[in-house]
Amino acid sequence: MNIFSTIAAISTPYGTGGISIIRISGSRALEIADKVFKASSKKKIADVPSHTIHHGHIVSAEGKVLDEVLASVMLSPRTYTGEDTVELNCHGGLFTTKRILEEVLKAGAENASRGEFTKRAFLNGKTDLARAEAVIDLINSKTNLEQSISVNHLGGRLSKKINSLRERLLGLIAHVQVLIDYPDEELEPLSDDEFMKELSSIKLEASKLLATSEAGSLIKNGIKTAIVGKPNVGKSSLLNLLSGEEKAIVTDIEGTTRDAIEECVSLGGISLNLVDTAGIRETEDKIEAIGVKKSKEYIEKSKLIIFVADAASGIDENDIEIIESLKDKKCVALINKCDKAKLKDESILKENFDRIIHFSAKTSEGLDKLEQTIKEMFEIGEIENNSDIITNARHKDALIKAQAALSSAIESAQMGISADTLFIDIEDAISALGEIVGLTVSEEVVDRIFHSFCVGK
Ligand SMILES: Nc1nc2c(ncn2[C@@H]2O[C@H](COP(=O)(O)OP(=O)(O)OP(=O)(O)O)[C@@H](O)[C@H]2O)c(=O)[nH]1
Ligand SMILES: [Mg+2]
Repeated sequence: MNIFSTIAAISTPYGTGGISIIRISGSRALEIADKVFKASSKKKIADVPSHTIHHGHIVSAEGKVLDEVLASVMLSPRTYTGEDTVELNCHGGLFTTKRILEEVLKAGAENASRGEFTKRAFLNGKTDLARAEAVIDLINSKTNLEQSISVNHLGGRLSKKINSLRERLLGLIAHVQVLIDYPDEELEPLSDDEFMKELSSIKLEASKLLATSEAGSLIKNGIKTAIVGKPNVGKSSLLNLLSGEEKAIVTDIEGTTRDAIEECVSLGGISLNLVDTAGIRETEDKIEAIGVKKSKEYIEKSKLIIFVADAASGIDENDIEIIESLKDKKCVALINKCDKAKLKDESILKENFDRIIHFSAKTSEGLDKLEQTIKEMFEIGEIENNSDIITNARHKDALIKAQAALSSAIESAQMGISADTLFIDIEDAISALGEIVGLTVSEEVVDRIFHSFCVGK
């Protein structure tokens, strides 16, 4: 029995397009569709076979034809939500689509809330929580890498891994439980090598997964990157090259950029949240001085600094002062304008930077090297070949909890502490892993997750 009401929403973006789709899902979907849709074949939606498409018209309660549409009929359980679903492919005007939705609501459907279709898919067991979250990650993907990780998660690769760790822990629990319930049975003692080996191996797997979360977060949220250097070295030219647009004004006048310019760019599959800063120098100009102060703040806030030097003008006191302020930051140095000149003395750069690239914002020379270098710095290259990556902060927190419980279990086992304590630790680890796939999450968490989705998904 289906306890849910029947819901409907416009599933395509609001605006003008080729088509827009209204999705209806729930036990009354067919009946409601039949009230608004008149098939050219005269057949009732309720009578047609599942997974078939039908031509017809949407007719209002007053008998007015609103649109010529195609209706896709999909019967439970082989649907996205697991419920009977009808999708109306309408002509893409916003007014008409809204009007048709109104008729569908009048016919008995309720407005779907954000992410409600996917939430139902989760509650109906069509997907687990990690896979459902991958839906929104896929929708929001900005780079190739982010997209391929989301697709992998959507396909259940991460869930499979988490479930396998849970299963292995459940196996250990069964072992501990027998020891608690039947202490006189001749069982291997708790300090048994195989037990510890299995526990440690599970912890190692969880740790490996957790270790991917930093790079995962950078892939998902982008790397905060500041382009810094003295005036006129080509910082704004670099921003324009990376963004593929004339975002920032470029001139040969020192101090052209005064305010920081932010732009999200994709470089070889990774997302950089770039900021082009005002050239740093001593200045009497009040506005430029504010820009310079901001540049210094951006150095503090960024995870990556691209320091730009000018091959033509050489390294001077101003460069050295900026370089001094970059200590303890993750930096890559570009010797820009290589198409025009060769830097006479690179020694100061070599002393201060591990990574130096001969670059030209004019000809793109060094761009591949920059991409490769950033990937290496953030260990993203290795991740490309390994799709078990944690990109979600919720999953990371759950893994940290699982990790702590497993450490405690290992400690207890090593100290020969009672089986019940060990039991509690392993149960905690199982529960933490269960949070990732949604087996052990509260309704509140589930609501919060789906609320971050869009209406119609
Ligand atoms: N030949 C050559 N010229 C370049 C290159 N990059 C930048 N320029 C020129 O250098 C001058 C300064 O470039 P910008 O990008 O405005 O420099 P900036 O570092 O943003 O300067 P400020 O905003 O003043 O700090 C412009 O005339 C650019 O055309 C390059 O790779 N090669
Ligand atoms: Mg500039």
